[in-house]
Amino acid sequence: MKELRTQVAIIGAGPAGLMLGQLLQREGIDSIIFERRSREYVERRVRAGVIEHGIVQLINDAGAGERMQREGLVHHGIELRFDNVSHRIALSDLADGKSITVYGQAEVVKDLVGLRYGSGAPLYFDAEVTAIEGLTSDEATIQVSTPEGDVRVSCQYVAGCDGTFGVASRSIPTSELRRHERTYPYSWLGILAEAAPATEELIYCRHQNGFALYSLRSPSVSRLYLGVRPDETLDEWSDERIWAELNVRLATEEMPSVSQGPIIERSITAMRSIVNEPMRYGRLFLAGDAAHIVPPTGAKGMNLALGDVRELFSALVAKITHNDDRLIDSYSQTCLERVWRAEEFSYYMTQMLHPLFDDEFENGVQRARLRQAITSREASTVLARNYVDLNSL
Ligand code: RFL
Ligand code: PHB
Repeated sequence: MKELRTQVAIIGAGPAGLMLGQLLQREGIDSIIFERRSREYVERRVRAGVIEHGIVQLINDAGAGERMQREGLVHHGIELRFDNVSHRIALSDLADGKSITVYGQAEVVKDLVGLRYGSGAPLYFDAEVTAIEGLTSDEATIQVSTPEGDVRVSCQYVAGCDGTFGVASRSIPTSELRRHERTYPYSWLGILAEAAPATEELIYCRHQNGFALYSLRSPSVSRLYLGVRPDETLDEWSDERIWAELNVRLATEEMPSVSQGPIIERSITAMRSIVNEPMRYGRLFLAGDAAHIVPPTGAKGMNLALGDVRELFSALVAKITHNDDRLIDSYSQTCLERVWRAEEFSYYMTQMLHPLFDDEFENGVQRARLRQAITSREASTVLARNYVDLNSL
């Protein structure tokens, strides 16, 4: 069996794993990234689109923001639409001039993969980590299955950036890990369409038929979502039905229809909230979706993942270069405070915008929350600051 050695073994080449690799590489700390999927797959995976103010700064500081600065779309507001009327939340006015950047997760991933290859630091695709051992001993080891055969890697630290229900969180003894979870009685059907968006800003919409979100990726590509029942499948949603339902839910007098074009990607995603505690076990650190999941209504998943990595990077540098344990010891606690805040905000946004068909009490509460969010300056300020830069509150 082939044997390798590194300071930090990183499992997963999503935004979390790739960003950690980039930051460590710039600091002269060795790492190897293992990704079980192909490069094409991870570079085409359509997911998040909204990057918070502080995370834009992190991406720039990491030297990975060149294309984002050119192609990312800076937004200063969002719309909350309900009862077929739109209300603007002036994000930047309410949040100290800060803004969000609309730039696809797939683009962040492509930029980071390009930098990794450019630096010559190791990144293996089609390489699945199958076991993690020695987490409480002097050295950790991971086993990796690759097309060329199995590899055994010895390392000081393991970064579990392997997404939901991955090998990293499964390697923590069940007696040491607590999982807190919520599932919701709806899913999101998302499409990417070659159509110039009919809106300049994102629209979060609550309609009696269900939730809808009008987002975008570029001046010629729209990203739209429909709240659907969790048991619905893509077979039940023809292109005609998707467009018709988007038009019904999103229509207002000023915007009677969305702009349509060929649908180039579609998927259904279940909505859930998960927090794994703690985010560290011995030499293993969990970051990103491996540690927590938020429903996408608050646009926080990728931002949280990159926020964890910022903490983990500082903690590993302090330990590896200065033998200072303080930050690795406080990593889990520091991250979890921010994670719970993001869980709270994502839960609030989710529960305000998804009507329940058989619960008029819940629907009444949702409408009252929406009215408060647009009429109370205090409420819209909290929403704006959480949306733009969760750390600012
Ligand atoms: P990822 O991106 O899932 O990457 C984990 C990687 O690990 C690999 N892997 C392994 N590799 C080797 N060996 C193993 N044993 C492995 N097991 C797994 C996987 O193949 C994968 O490549 O996790 P990471 O890096 O933590 O990043 C998290 C984000 O991807 C996620 O939180 C966001 O996409 C969530 N999200 C959003 N976040 C935002 O910040 N803003 C948004 O606007 C936003 N919109 C969304 C979203 C997620 C969505 N879906 C589809 C869940 C919209 C949607 C619809
Ligand atoms: C997206 O553009 O994919 C997107 C935007 C906002 C969200 C979730 C997803 O809350």
